Parts: sequence; C-alpha cells; structure tokens
Amino acid sequence: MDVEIQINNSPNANARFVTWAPAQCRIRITNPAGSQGQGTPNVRITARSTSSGGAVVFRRGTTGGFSSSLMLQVPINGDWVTFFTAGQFGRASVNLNDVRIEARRGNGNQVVGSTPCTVRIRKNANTLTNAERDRFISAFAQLNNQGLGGFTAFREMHTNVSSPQAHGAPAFLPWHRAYLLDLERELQAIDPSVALHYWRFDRPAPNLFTRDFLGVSDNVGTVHFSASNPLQFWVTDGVPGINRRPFFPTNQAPPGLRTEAQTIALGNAYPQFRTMEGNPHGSAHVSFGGSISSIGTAARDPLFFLLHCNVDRLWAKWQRQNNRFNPAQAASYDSNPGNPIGHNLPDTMWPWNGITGPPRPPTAPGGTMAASQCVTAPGLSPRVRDSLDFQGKVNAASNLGFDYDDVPFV
Ligand SMILES: [Cu+2]
Repeated sequence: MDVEIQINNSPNANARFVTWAPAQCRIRITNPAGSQGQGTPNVRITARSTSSGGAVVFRRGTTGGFSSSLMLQVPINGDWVTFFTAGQFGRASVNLNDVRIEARRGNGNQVVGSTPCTVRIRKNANTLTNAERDRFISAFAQLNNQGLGGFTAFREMHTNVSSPQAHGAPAFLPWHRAYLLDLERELQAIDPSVALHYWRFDRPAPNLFTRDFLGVSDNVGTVHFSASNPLQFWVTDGVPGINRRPFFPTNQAPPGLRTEAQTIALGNAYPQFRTMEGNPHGSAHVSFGGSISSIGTAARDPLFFLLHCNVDRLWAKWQRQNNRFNPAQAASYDSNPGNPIGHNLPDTMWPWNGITGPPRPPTAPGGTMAASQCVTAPGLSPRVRDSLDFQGKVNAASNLGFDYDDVPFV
C-alpha cells in the first residue's frame, strides 16, 4: 500500500509550511496493493522531528485537541480523507523540511507515505541560529539586488506622500501588517525557509547589531558589515549603504520605550491600544538618527521591517490577550465615521488596490499583494478588515499564514 499526503491540500512544495494555526491536510491511498479485502484500512499519521527543530501535531476535524498521532480510516478507492496539522507551539522549525509527516499502516512500522514539512514562524531576531540569520539577510539582499530588485517597490510604498494611508489613523496597524506580509512573501519567493523576524526593542538585542547581521554603525551613522554579509551591497534611492545612528548602546535596549507589558496594558479597546503608534513605535524609530528616524526614509533601512514586525507582534499579543480578532466586534477596531479613506474596515488598502489620485497617492508601486501557496487570504487587494484575523481564529479562511514564536493559536 502507498499513500499520498498533501499539506494545505496542495502537491506544491511551497505549500508544505505550517504555523501554530491548523492547516488543512489530506491523505489518499495511491496504491492499494496489499490492502484489498481490508475495506477501509487504518492509517496512522505521526511526525518525525529532530530534538531542537520543528514539530507538528494533528487533529481529525476543525475542533478539538491536537495530538502527536492520528488514526484515520482511508478508503482503498483513492478518495481523500481530510485532517489538520499545526506547529507544536514552541517548536518552530530551524531548517527547511526539518519535520517529516509519516503514514503507517495500522499499528505497523512500515512507512507507506510521507511528506516533509516546515513550521515557519517569525522569531525574535536576537535568537536565530547563524544559518537562519544568514538565510534571512541573504533573502533581503537578493530582494534589494543592489537597488535593482523588487525591494524598490517596498521602499516606494512607505514615503511622505503615502504616509496618510498608513499612519496617524486606525489602519496604522492593519496597513503595516499587510505591508510586512507582502514583503515576507517576496522574501519567501526567494527562499521559502525564511520568515520575517522581529526586533524585540524593549529587550537588549546584541546579536542584531553586529557586522554579521544588520551591521554596526560608526559615529557618522554609516553601517559597516562583515566581508561575508550580503547587506554590504544594499542600495536604496540610488544611494549605496545604510545610514543609522543608534542613540543607545546596542547591547542594551533603547531607553524610554514602553515595555511589552506596558504596551499591551494600554487598554482593551483598539483606540487605546493604537496609541502605541507614538510610544513604543515612534519612540523606537527615533532612538536612532539616520533614515529609520523619519517616515519618508525609514523603509531604506532593513531594520525598519524588523522594528515593525515587533509592532505587529505587539498587536498580535494584544489581540490574543483581549480576544480582538473579530472585525465584527467593535472593540477590535476603531470604526469612527470620521476615518479617512483607507482606514475603515471595508476599505481596500493602497497600494495593493491600485487606486491612484487624491485622496490616494499618485502612484501605486508594487502591484497587488503577493500570493501564498499555503493560504488564500488576504487576496490580491486586501481590505483593512482582512488584517485582523491573522490566524484564522474567527474564520479559518482569514488565516494570513504567519505566526510569532511567542503568540500561540489556542
Ligand atoms: Cu510606517
């Protein structure tokens, strides 16, 4: 007997990624030899992991607990049988395909089918292995391609002209969530093992500000890299290099920022939480001189995306603490009738909607939202509301296909 297992119901290798949220999988018998006369054979699903890398768990249906093995009855006629798998919280992958989902016949030992799988999770950038770090910066550098690559669109999405689409109003968090997701998917198109990692700016992150990672600034703000670091070739707006001048010792956290606990405690309704746009978000930006300190130039610095990934993570933590995933519940968002366009839940967001001309900016760089082989949300032209239910907790179809190392699904 042979079986085929598909993750995210797809045979595509780029669909073999899971987060903490359940991913729909399916299994079928492709060769019934040896199982005739058995009716509907029992197939046992388990996963093989290394001790420190990814691990996954399973459940049969859309509800209930997860377990490390699952017994399924799979018909010999080749019909698919559905099940769900999710990353085991705390066990993110470290390498591509470091998990193997295996199927065995009943309680037998013989593997009758298997598939590799990766628990792809956004992590604290200070904690990456050297190999994870190197793959991450290599994907970034390739996207930049010395100023000639697709990164140009991301730099052009975040300018003074586009600022009202993304700042100073309620869609600050939803817009940046979509922006980061679009970038992360472009990085994954270069290297599918990569996730967008975050700079936890209320804690020291000494491993981030090194020549092997995001570089070390001299006293005029020029960022220096090791000879092997591909970020040395970074170019934006036709200007080589990165200008970033930390106003704090980079083996410490910047002073004066609200801690994570203080940020999450800002209030249990979205308008209160969104005041974090000032502190810690703005405070983190201006803890540097150089490009990252101003909206119009911040996206020149790759650190910007790790800073914003932590802003997004704080929102995710706040959402979880207060159960604020459902756009239909008032406290999940700030649905003020005076919100400008692009800041109401049903509004599409620029630039992915392609709309130009006042009150939108004159150009819409980058085209539509990058697609994923793992999830269908948020679609090509995301609305503000599509950013809220990022794990598909309220509606599984809303899952955006990313997760944070310290924000569980359940
Ligand atoms: Cu911004």
